[in-house]
Amino acid sequence: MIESTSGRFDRTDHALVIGLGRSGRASVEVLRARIGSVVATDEAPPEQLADALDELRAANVTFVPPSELEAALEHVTVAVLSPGIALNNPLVRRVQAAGIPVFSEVEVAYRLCKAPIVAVTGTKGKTTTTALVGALFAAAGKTVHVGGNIGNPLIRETVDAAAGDWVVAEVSSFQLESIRSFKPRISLILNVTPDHLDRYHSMEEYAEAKFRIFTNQGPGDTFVGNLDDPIVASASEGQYGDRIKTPALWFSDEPHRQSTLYLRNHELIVYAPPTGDPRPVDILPVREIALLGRHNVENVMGAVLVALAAGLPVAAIREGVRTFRPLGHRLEPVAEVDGVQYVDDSKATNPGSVIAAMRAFAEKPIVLIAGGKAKGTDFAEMGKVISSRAKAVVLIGDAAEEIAGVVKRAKVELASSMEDAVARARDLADPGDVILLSPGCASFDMFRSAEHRGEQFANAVHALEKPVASAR
Ligand code: UMA
Ligand code: ADP
Repeated sequence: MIESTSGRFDRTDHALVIGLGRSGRASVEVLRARIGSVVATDEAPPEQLADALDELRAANVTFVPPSELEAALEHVTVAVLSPGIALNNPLVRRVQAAGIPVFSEVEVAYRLCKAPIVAVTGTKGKTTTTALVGALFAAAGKTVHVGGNIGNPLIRETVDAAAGDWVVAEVSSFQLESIRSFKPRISLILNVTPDHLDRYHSMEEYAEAKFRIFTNQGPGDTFVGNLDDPIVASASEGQYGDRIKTPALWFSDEPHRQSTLYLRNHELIVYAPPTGDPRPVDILPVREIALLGRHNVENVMGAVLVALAAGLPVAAIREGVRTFRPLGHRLEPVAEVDGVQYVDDSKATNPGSVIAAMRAFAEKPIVLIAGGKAKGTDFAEMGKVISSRAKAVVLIGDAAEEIAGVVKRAKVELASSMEDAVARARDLADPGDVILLSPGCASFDMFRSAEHRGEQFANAVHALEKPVASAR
């Protein structure tokens, strides 16, 4: 069968790249230089693909319209799938029906990679934690390549990595769906909370995709998990626990018997070495972390435990954590205007991250700006937290009415644009309050991306009367 000979990604392979976004275009670029041949397809109308088609022409790579797929498949030995395209997409089914194995770009990146890989997943906190893990390796003097769902495709990062380097990969459930042998040296799952339920039929199916991160790991590898997340912790025992074939290290808020990294009195991160000298090692006081909120303490603990598992020195880990700053659009202070603090958390695209953000400001009255394109998630829990912690909420986008329906106590207003939302929030706020953009939804109903949404928020804030410099 084709399957047994394909996937070496040498001159014997002929690849079909499916999807011409960032992932697909990087796959074309990397593969055309090293394998037999590459062709590419995409379901978007040609006018939306103008740039990609120009790039293909310049690289001498043929574009195959979906209507002409079957004829092109005769020469294809392997397909590389972009994460935004689901495995049950009819076009993907046609490729599989022709007996062609379909791998995610992350799988191909793994097969081309000489360096050990740290893979980070979770519903929320992936990008922050991936960047922090990269910073910890850099602080320890390692050559480190950071890529994946974070934005720069993994295949581009891994292809030039040397055996002595490290690769830190943010991997999404979408990317994990179509891995085959992807085997990180260290894997980390931060949390699994409701998200992407427009792609998965159930939370079980979504968690199953996340758990694929450790499926191929063996005795020389390590799995790191968050013991305080009920779904991740289900991998510590029973059906899922039996599937982990590698040492598992757990972190937790509390010094449980199972936790290798924990908080002492909720204020000090402590390491309990699982082997060798068992004396606990103080890592870092929580107050030295420059990121807001308990959720970021979890992210830091995940990153620290990965770094310890990789054998990085404690002094470098401490220094790396202390100097790490929040990434853009993640509880990012924008400005203080008339005594009101404006915070951009546009990357909060599911209800769980809004809840985490509201808890990070427990001390201050909050005027929340939320809404956007829902992803099949239930807003009931988010509604409860808004009702108990926000004094008012301004809602935008497709999901505005649905969210309005679950907010019982806070004042609710609907806005037609980001400018309108910021103006309304300003009228609802008093000095000392926080105006928090934390949407709990995707951005595509009104904006190009979550980043674009955050920029529009910042522009509207800076346009207010008498803006002053950043709150930090
Ligand atoms: N397309 C089809 N058919 C479809 C869907 C898409 O042909 O059914 C085509 C589109 O016309 C388009 C291309 O596929 O030309 C887009 O591919 P893509 O959606 O996979 O997007 P990329 O630009 O390749 O970006 C992907 C990730 N996108 C998704 O997973 C949706 C990026 O994560 C990632 O940064 C990038 O690869 C590099 O690795 C983004 C994301 O939203 C940030 N991820 C989700 C999240 O974080 O929640 C998982
Ligand atoms: P991801 O890459 O998984 O989307 P990010 O680090 O980009 O995660 O953070 C996205 C949003 O989720 C931000 O708004 C942030 O405030 C929130 N967030 C970050 N870490 C967590 C966490 N551990 N639990 C819940 N929400 C989180």
